[in-house]
Amino acid sequence: MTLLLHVVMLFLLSGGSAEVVQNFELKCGQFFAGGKSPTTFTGSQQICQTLHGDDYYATYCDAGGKSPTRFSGSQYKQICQNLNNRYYYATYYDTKNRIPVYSAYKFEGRLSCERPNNWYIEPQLDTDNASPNMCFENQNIQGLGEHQALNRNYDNSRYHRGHLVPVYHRNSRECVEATFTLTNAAPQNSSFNCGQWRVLEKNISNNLTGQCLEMYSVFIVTGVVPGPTKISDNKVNVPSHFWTAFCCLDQNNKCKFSRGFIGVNDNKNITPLNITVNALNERLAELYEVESFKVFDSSTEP
Ligand SMILES: *[C@@H]1O[C@H](CO)[C@@H](O)[C@H](O)[C@H]1NC(C)=O
Ligand SMILES: *[C@@H]1O[C@H](CO)[C@@H](O)[C@H](O)[C@H]1NC(C)=O
Ligand SMILES: *[C@@H]1O[C@H](CO)[C@@H](O)[C@H](O)[C@H]1NC(C)=O
Ligand SMILES: CC(=O)N[C@H]1CO[C@H](CO)[C@@H](O)[C@@H]1O
Repeated sequence: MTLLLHVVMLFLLSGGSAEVVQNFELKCGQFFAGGKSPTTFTGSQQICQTLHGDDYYATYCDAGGKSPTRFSGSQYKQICQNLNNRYYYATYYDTKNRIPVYSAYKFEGRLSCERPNNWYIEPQLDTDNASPNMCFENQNIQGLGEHQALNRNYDNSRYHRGHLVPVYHRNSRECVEATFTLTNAAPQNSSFNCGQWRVLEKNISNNLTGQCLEMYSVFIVTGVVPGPTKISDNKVNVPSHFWTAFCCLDQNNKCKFSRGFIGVNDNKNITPLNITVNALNERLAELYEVESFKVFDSSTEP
């Protein structure tokens, strides 16, 4: 009897904490705009972070919001970004291009802290039953690099590992560390990364730190569009564009303020376009060649 219990417990512990998940709206929906009620939402966040797939999970984590559009095709994986058994944000990852499509997170202010030097990878992209936590490449992972980018793919490429969830939008040391995973990065023109894109990240952060952060829940999605070239022996796609959008969500789950931005991934020093989220949706549908694309759930529109 005790043995059986142990087996069941073990099953729950290992089975429930997967990081590459079937449905990230259910597993870590707290990073998407449009949850049921902001009150439940705060509770759900704590419980989801400690995870382990027990009953709480269904009850509370359901309160999460809706993710941006997902594509069909088995190359796309949903990741609840897990570091030391805590979820920090969600990433939709393209294993064929070995870059993310987007990362979604809740903006809760920022903290200036040191940047770590090491980049994590996501073991479960290459081996289903690997650890649910992001880890360094020096672990023994079967098929390492078959479905994701590795550090060496960037090393001689001249491209930066461009963050989607940026360091600049994080409010704790661990939060920052959790952004240093290659599943949250794509090859970015170094001058663009250090130039216009960085200015935009700061501007958004400054802007949101006032009224939005005080009165609303702030959700951000940042993504890239695959481009025509790949680096490192045709392994990792170089995005043609980087884009981002924010939504300051009020008590009624409406985006009170929102804005979308999209910039070309080169360094002609052009300011990223500053447009409405609707205009960004239309532009992204064109670029991804899909019928429609939604960065936020329609029900959150004002
Ligand atoms: C953001 O940029 C715009 C124009 O580029 C500027 O007018 C505005 O003051 C900036 N806002 C913040 C908070 O930096
Ligand atoms: C960055 O963009 C500039 C301008 O388009 C270009 O000259 C440079 O080669 C690009 N860098 C990389 C790594 O492609
Ligand atoms: C974007 O446009 C809005 C509305 O015109 C403006 O308030 C904001 O400062 C602009 N932001 C940036 C980063 O240029
Ligand atoms: C971030 C940005 O570029 N601009 C926004 C700043 O915040 C106000 C609301 O507080 C929005 O209206 C702007 O679009």
